[in-house]
Amino acid sequence: MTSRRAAGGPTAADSRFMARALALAARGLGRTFPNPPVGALFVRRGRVVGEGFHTRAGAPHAEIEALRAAGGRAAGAVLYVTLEPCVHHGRTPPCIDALLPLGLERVVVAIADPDPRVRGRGLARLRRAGIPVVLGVGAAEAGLLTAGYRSRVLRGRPLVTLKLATTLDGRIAPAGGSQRRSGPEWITGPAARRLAHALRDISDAVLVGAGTVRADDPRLTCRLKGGRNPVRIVVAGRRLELPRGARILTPGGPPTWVVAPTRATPARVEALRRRGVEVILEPARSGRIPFAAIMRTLGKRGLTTVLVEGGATVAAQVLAAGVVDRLVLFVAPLLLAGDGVPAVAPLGLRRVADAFRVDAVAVGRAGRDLVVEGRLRRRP
Ligand code: AOF
Ligand code: ZN
Repeated sequence: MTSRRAAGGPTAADSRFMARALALAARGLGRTFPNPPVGALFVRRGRVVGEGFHTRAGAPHAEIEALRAAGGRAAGAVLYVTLEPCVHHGRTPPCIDALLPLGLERVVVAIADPDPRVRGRGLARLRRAGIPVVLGVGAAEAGLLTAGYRSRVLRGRPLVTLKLATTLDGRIAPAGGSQRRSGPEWITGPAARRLAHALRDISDAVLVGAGTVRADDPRLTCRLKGGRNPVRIVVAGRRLELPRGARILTPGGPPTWVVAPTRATPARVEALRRRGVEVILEPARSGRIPFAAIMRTLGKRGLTTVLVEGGATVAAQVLAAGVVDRLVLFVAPLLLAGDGVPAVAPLGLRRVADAFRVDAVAVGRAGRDLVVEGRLRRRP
C-alpha cells in the first residue's frame, strides 16, 4: 500500500482516505448552513494522524479541526480535504495560512470551492508554494454532499426536495383529512417514517403550507436519536391562519419561520413575532407569494437545503414554480380511490406533454412501503 506514483495522480489509497474524509463531511449535513459540510484528514506514512469536520457555521473549518487533532504530526503529511481550502477571512481566518507552514507532502482535494471569495485561489496558493495538488478524487460524492451549498452559492437559492407520502393511487389522506380520534393515522409505515425523519435530520429546513399546520398540527421536528431539528417554515396567507395552540408555535422549540404576504394583518404578524416566530414578509401576486421569490429569500438567509413536505397546494405550487430539484416519494400499499386527497393539487395540465418529468429514478423499499427517488427535469 505505498502511495508512490509517477506524476502526482491519485492512488487507490487516495480514494480510500478521501472516502473517509467524505464520511466525516457527511456528519455535518444539515448542520453547517450557510456553509458547506466539509471533512479533512492528515495522513503520514499511510496512517491517519488527525481528522475533523466542519460542525456548524462559525466553528473552525474541517482542515483546522483535523490540524488540531493531528498537532505536530501534521508536518510533512498528506492532507485529504473534500473542499478546496479557503483563502479569505470570513467568520474564521483563512485555512491556507494554517496549512502553508506545515510543509505538506501533497494535498488531495475532492472539489473546488464555488464561493467567489475562493474559486480556485486556495488550489493556486498551494501550487505556488510548491505543494503538489491532486483535484477530483471523490468529486462525485463531494458534489452530492455540497449540492445544497453549491445551489445557494451559484443559483442564490437552496436545493429543494419535495417529499410526498402517498397511497398507490397517489392520495395523501381520505377526503376531509384523516379522522384522528386516537393519534395520527399514518399512510406510510414506521420504516418509511424513520426515513422521512432522516431526511429532516440532513435538511437545513422543512417547509409546509398553513393548511397542513391546520389539518395535521405537525411538529416538523426530527425524532431520530442523535438527530437535529431543521428550521420549520410555514407559508401562510394574508390572515396568517395558524391555530394559537399549533405545536410549531410552542415556545422553546426549534426556530419557526412564517412566510406571509407583505399585506398580512399587522396585528397577527406582531402576535407571532411576540411568540418568537420569525415572520418574513414577501410581496404577493393575487394573494400568493411566488415560490421562486420565497426560495431566493431563503437562500439569502443562508439555507442550502429545503425539504418541502406538502400539502397538496404547496406541492403543486413548488412544482409549477420550477423550484423542485429532487423528489422523494414514499408509496404505501393502499388505495384510497377518488375519495382521497391527491398528493398534488390541480395545475390545469391538459396533455401528457405537460407532465412534470422525473429523471434518474431509483426505487427502494422501506418495510411494506416503496421509496421512489428522482430528479425533476428542468422545463423549457
Ligand atoms: C466551512 N467549513 O470546513 C471549509 C469552508 O465564514 P467562514 O469563515 O466559516 O467561511 C465560510 C466559507 O469558507 C465557505 O463559504 C467556504 O467558501 C469556505 N470553506 N467553510 O464552513 C469548512 N473548508
Ligand atoms: Zn477554511
